[in-house]
Amino acid sequence: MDASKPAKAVKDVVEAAAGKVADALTSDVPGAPGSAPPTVEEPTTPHDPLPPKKEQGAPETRTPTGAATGAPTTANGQQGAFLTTSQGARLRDTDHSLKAGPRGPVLLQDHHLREKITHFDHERIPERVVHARGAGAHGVFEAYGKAEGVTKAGFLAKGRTTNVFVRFSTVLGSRGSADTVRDTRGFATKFYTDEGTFDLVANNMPVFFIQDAIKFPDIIHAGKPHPDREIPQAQSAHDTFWDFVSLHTEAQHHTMWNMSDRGIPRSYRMMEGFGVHTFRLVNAAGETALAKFHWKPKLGVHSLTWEEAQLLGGVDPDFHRRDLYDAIEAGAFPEWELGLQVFPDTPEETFAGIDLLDPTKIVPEELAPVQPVGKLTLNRTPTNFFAETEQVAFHVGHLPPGIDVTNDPLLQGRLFSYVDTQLTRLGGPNFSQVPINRPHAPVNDMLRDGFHQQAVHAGVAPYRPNSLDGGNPFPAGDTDGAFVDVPVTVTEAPKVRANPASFDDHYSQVRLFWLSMSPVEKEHIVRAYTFELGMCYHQAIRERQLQCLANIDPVLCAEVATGLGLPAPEPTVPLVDPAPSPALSQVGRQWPADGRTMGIVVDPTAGLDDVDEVRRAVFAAGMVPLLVAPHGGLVGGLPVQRTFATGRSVEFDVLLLAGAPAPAPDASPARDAKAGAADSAAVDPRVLLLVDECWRHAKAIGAWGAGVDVLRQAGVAGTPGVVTGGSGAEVLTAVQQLLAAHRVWERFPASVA
Ligand code: HDE
Repeated sequence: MDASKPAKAVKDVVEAAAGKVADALTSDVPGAPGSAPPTVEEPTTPHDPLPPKKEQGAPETRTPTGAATGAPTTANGQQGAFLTTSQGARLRDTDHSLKAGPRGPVLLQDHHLREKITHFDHERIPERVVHARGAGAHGVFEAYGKAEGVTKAGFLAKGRTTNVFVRFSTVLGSRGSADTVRDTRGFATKFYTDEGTFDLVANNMPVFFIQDAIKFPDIIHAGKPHPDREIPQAQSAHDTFWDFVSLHTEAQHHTMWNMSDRGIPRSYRMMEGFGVHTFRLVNAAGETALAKFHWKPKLGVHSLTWEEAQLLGGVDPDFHRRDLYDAIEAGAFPEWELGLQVFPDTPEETFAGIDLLDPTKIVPEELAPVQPVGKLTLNRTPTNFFAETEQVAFHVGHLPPGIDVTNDPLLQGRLFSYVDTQLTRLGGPNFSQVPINRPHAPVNDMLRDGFHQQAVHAGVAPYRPNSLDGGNPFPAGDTDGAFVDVPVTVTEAPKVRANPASFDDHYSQVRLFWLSMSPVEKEHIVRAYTFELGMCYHQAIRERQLQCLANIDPVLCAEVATGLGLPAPEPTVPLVDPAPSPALSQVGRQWPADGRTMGIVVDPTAGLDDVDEVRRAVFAAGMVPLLVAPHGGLVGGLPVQRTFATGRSVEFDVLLLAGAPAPAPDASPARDAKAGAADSAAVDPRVLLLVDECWRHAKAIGAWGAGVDVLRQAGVAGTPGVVTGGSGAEVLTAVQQLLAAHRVWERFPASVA
C-alpha cells in the first residue's frame, strides 16, 4: 500500500463529513481553546473581545486595599474592539515597522515598535526556585463548623464559604518540565478570608527531607540538575540527590515517600495534601491546641504506573494540568475535605511519643484520626496562566486569627523565605497588590511606595503614633478580631546550633511506611529504588544508600541489592517494629471515577450501533469518552478525538473495544513506528499495542461485538480485568466496577510479601 495516499474509503468518509466536523469536534469533549469556534477566514469586523470560556474564572476585581469594586472580572484584561497602544491610542498597523521607505531602515522614532518589542523582551519573570512548574484553579471552601471548638478562624465557622485559589506543582523541574516526573507535589491553597488571607502551603507528602530550614538550599541543590551539564531535568535519579540523602539520613523518610507510588500521582485531583508542620490553633476562649492539616481527595489517592509516567513525559508532558482543566471543564469538579489531626498543646509538644516539631515524622491516623472540617471544590480554571498561576504568591506567614505557628525549625525558616523569594520573583515588595494576591479583607497598613505601587494612599502620616491622620490606623483590640501571637513560654536555654535528641531517629517511621504498604506497592518501591540508584554513576553512593535501606528493612534492602548486583549489608541500627498504618496504603478501596478518560476504539466500517449510547453513558457517569479511530473527523456521525497515530494508551484510564478495525492506510512502519512490522495483522497493529499497554498498566479493558476478537489477537482474553459482553452498556457497567478500584493489580502477583 502507498502510505502517502489515504485509501479511497477513508478519503470518501472524510470528504463527506467535512462540513459537519467543525461543530461536532468542539462539542462536548473538554479542551477546545477559545470560547467560540474559529472561522476558516480571518475575521475582519471589529467587535469586543470574546468572553472567557464558561469554566474560566479570574481573580475578583478588588482594589489594592481589598475593597470589592463590583466590576466584572473580565475588566481585568483588555476591552474595546480596536487594537491600541498600552496608553489606549488606537493603532492602524502593527505588522510593519516605520521605515524610511519600503526598503529603507527602521526609524528610531517608531514608538509603537519600541513599546511592543520592549514589553515582549520583559515578558518573563524569574521562575520559582522550587515548585517552578505548576497549575492553578479557582474554587470555594465550605466549612462544616466542626473546627469551632479548636480555632476561632472565622472561615472555619459553620456554613461559611470562602473563595480560594489552589496551585499544584512539582518541586524540582523547571517551568517547562514534564508533569509526570517522580517528585513531591506542591498543593498550595490561598483562602481569601475576610479576616486576612490564609495560605496553606502544603505538599502531597506529610514529611520533609530536612528538619531545619538551613538545610533547604542543600537538599534543593542536590536534587536540581548537576551544575556542570544541567542534567537531569526534574528528577531525583542522579548522583547528587542520592549522595545527599544517603549522607543526610533524616531525608530517608521523605525519600521513601518519593520512591513510593505517591511520587507519581495519577492526577492532582487524586492527591492528598499535608501541611507537614504542626500548627498551633487558638479558640475564642483563648485555649490552644496543636494540629496538622490534611487534604483528603474525594476520588481517593491514585498513581500512575512508572512506565506510564515515563511515556507521558514524551506523549503528554502537560498531562496533570490538562487533566485538571479538562475535569473542571467537564463539570467533574475536584473535591477535597480539609481535615485536622488535633493534639493537646503540652509543654513537650509530643503525641504518643512522636515529636510534633519534627517535620520528618507523621502521626499515624490510627492514633489521631483526621477530623473533616470543611470541603474544597475547584470549579473554575484560570483565564490567564501568567496573571494567576505564575504571579500567585504564597506565604506560610499569611495566617488569620486562630491559626498560629509552632517552633518547628523548618516552619520557622519558611516564615522568612516566602516573602524574600517574592521580592525577586515579582520584582518588588508590592506583590500582594497583584490581582490574584489581593486580599478580600480591608487592608490598612503603613507600607508605602516601592516598585509597582498600585494603591493611591491618602493621608500624611503612615506612622504610629500620629495625630495628623487622626491617629489612623488604630491597633485592633482584643474584641476587634486582632491576630494575637500565642504567648507561648520560651524556656531559658543556651543559644546553640543543635537539634533536640528526639530528632535523631531517622529510620523507625520509614520502616513504618514500608510495613504499611500492600505487596504491590512494595514491588513498586523496590523497582523505584532500583531504577533510581541504577541511574547513579558511582557505586559508593549505591552502597551507602543500600546501608540506609538495610536500616529500614532487610527484604527491601535485599531486593534492591539484587537489582543493583551488590551485596545487601547488615543493619547498623536496631530495627523497631511499629504497628503498620493502613491509612498509608492507596489500594484496596473503592472510589468514584469522576473525570476519568475512557478510550473507545471504533471501526468506521462496522459495529458502530451502540457507540453513541456508550459515549453518552460515559458522559453521564461524569467521565470523558475519547473516540479512537483510524482517521480523524467523524465516524458514524460522532467526532473522533484520537487516531491510531495520535492516541496512546497512557491517556486512558479504561479501554473499550467496539470493533476490530483493519490496518489503516498509515499503519506502516515508514509512517508510524508504532505500527511495527504491520503487514500480517488483521487488526491495526496500533490497536494491539494500545491493548498491550493498557494491560501492562493494569487498566480495565472491555470489548463487545468484533472487539472481542481484538482481545484474542492481543493474547489477553480471559485474563483479570478484561471483560466482554453482549452490548456496550453491559461492558461499560463491568469496567466501571473495575475502575472503582483504580487498577487491576491481580494481573501481577507480587513477589514481596
Ligand atoms: Fe516551600 N518554598 N520551602 N515548602 N513551597 C517555595 O516560595 C521553602 C517546604 C511549598 O505554588 C518558594 O513562592 C523553604 C515544605 C509549595 O507558588 C520558597 C523550605 C513544604 C511551594 C520556598 C521549604 C513546602 C513552595 C519558592 C524549607 C510543604 C509552591 C517559590 C524550610 C509543607 C507554592 C515561592 C506555589 C515554594 C521555600 C519547605 C511547600 C523559595 C526555605 C516543608 C507548595 O520560598
